[in-house]
Amino acid sequence: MNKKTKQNEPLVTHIYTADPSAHVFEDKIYIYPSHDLEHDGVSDDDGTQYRMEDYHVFSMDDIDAPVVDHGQVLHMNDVPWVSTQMWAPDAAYKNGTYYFYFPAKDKDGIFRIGVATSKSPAGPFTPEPNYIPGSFSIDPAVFIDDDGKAYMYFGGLWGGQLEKWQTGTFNPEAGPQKPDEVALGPIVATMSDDMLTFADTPQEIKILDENGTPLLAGDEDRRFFEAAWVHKYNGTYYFSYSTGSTHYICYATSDNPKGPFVYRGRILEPVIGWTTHHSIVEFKGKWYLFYHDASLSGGIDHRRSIKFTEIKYNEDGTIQTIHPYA
Ligand code: FUB
Repeated sequence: MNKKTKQNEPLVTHIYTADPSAHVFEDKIYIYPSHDLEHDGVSDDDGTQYRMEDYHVFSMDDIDAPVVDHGQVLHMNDVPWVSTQMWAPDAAYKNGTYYFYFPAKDKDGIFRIGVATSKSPAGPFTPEPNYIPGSFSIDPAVFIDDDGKAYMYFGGLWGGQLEKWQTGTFNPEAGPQKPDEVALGPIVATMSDDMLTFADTPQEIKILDENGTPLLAGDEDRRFFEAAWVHKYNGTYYFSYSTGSTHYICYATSDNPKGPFVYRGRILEPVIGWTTHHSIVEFKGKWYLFYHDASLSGGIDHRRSIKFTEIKYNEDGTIQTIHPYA
């Protein structure tokens, strides 16, 4: 257990953690991150270095309270369809059950999204025997709207394999997009009532510029790369995401959870390390950004640490950009 918790400092120091999905469950903050494995193996643009095998869950009784490690809640050896790379997870609560969603490669090396359940937000989680039918790519984020409808947002370029699904089936030969093509968007699907399957066919979300024109693949400062997250503020849906190769957390807004979304700006400037990945949560009337960087490991991309900081909205609903080391 760590001592008193401070903003912009690693929340967990006894293991490496990344991709924090934070939620308020049972009046506490629960954090569902990736668990980075310490190794000196291959690093490449496919993310081979992110070869994680399990997940831990963490909680904080208050925003400055010590972080509690609830231990290993799921291991790939317990999931029949998984071969490797348990990447960024998320969690949701509905009808007395906690759902843990996680991407991993199946036995054919194709990223899919699995689900596991528990009666406690702290796990451990029992996985379904197969991945969610029709799921693909990475970084699931589940948002439950005020009317109880649940949506899963997902997708990631390069190692996340999103480019390989452009025809609707997996094409292992498909490479990066051309700069003048309309950028591939994140994917959204409505969840079924039991939260274990998709209720409709996953569809692409468009992200538009201020003139209503879809962002292009060459617009690397603004186009979607990975790390989808949705939250609602004053009745507006905020879709936030990483731009990957340019290392920003950006956001776009809409009055519909399935978009289209209009680009609004940056939430987080680049952090130490290649990846940037976040979540946004309201707790006791304040809003927080949970994120990660690689400062604790001296910049090793696959040894990251989760952190948090407060976010502030302007009167017009825009979010003030955070400079993580200012
Ligand atoms: O942690 C593995 C991958 O790195 C995540 O799935 C991406 O979002 C990036 O943070």
